[in-house]
Amino acid sequence: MTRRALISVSDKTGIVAFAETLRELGWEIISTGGTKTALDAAGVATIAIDDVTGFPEMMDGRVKTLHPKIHGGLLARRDLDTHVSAMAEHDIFPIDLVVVNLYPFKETILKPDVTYADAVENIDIGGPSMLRSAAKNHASVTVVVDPSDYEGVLSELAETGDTTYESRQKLAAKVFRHTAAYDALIADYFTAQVGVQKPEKLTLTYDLKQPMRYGENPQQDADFYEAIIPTDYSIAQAKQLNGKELSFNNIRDADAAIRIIRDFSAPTVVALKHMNPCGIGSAETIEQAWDYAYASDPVSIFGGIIVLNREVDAATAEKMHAIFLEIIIAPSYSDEALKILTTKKKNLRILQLDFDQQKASELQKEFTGVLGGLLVQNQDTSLELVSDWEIVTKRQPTETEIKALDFAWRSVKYVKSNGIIITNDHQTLGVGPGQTNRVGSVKIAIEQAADRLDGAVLASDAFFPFADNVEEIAKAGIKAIIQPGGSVRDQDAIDEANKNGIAMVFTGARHFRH
Ligand code: 93A
Repeated sequence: MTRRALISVSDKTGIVAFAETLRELGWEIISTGGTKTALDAAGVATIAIDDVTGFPEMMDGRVKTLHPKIHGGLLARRDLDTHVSAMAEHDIFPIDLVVVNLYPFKETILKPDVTYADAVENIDIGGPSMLRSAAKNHASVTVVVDPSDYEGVLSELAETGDTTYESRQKLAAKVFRHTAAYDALIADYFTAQVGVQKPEKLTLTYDLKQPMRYGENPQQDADFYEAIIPTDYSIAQAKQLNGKELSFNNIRDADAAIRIIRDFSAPTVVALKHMNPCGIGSAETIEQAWDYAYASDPVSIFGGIIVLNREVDAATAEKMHAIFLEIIIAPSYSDEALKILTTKKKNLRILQLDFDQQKASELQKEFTGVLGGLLVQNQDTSLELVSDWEIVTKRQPTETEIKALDFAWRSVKYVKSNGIIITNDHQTLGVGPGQTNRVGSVKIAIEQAADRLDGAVLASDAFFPFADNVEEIAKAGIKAIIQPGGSVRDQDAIDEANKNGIAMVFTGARHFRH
């Protein structure tokens, strides 16, 4: 008996060649309107879907293949007499191969001028139904949703006249992943449209962007998945211009560095190591900002991740080229700068990412995996400005100290908790990240800032639980502190500051980062 295939594709890439070979192998092809037109034009004989269903395609194509003559032919078990006789009784012809790809819902909603009506009309109903029917019946039916599978299926059919069960099962699994992701994207779109904030089911739609050599350590397998709806200012959007492939740790570090620089609008350079900033410099030129960031900690920057928020010029490139860096990310590079940076450094990862503070999507949630679950939260995008501060000590900070405290407060947000940072008004001087007690972080930051403490200020990402922190800070000669406040022992910290002539500011908001 001649075997029948059904072809109904929106993306017609490669379909003519596929159908031609299928015909040569003796298959009959049923196809829907547009697909039939394309195949007819190429001289490939097909049967119109209407001739199978006995109904015209109707309602602007909303109903073309939704019919028992189609779904019966796909779903009938070939090994059950009752199913086989039902086919005979209702004049249903078995369909053994389905090639379908769906209305371009994703491409439609990503169009800047998309209308709601457009999006709705691009929800494919008949296509996923056929794919799912065929995939369910993979015991007998071959289902192809991905044009990259055409060749493999044809060669199996050419060799033995059939596909193997194993191939059909794999193709079915791919189809179920595909239709699930397709529906998840529709769900995401509608969730956003109706403004549901805490959906009772989380539908996440990510495409594999980069299979990785390994994860955080070589014994860990890892992959990078990219959100189907892209986030404007994100590492997933960065274009790589030079260097080795990004590793798992590179991507996390680059992400952390990109987040930091969003809070700085003056020409700024952020140097980062192991998720913590090790140098931040702001200045009137990007070259000067580099000098400041570098001088913040010339030791830690070795092998660091650098993000700049202005074009990299030749002078800055020369300076960066002189040391070993892991990644450089900037909105652009002058031709000369790129030449300098790539000279004898084929491994240096150079990335281009448009820096647009306005575009940085604050709406994108962030996820933290735990065994057996996923924590979802908004990004910590709040920034307490000078007008939000409360000065809690007798001494008021000077104008220069206020500028420095503002710089320190922006910077400390991104230091791992317990996080302490010491800065002047344009560069970090000491970073105390991730200690299990705050006074430990204070000591590390002070030690690093060492002989540069004159006029320096200190920021703490959360309140001081005891006055011992302020004692240490006073001993170092630091004269201004910024912290959230909110401890039951705030008064102890204030008293200690007053005793030492320190100006202290409360911001009212903490910025833990674990
Ligand atoms: O509007 S639909 O959901 N109704 C259907 O019955 C149906 N059957 C197939 N869309 C339907 N399709 C889709 O049409 C396929 O998934 C495919 O993407 C497209 C192919 O249409 P044409 O052959 O007319 O270009």
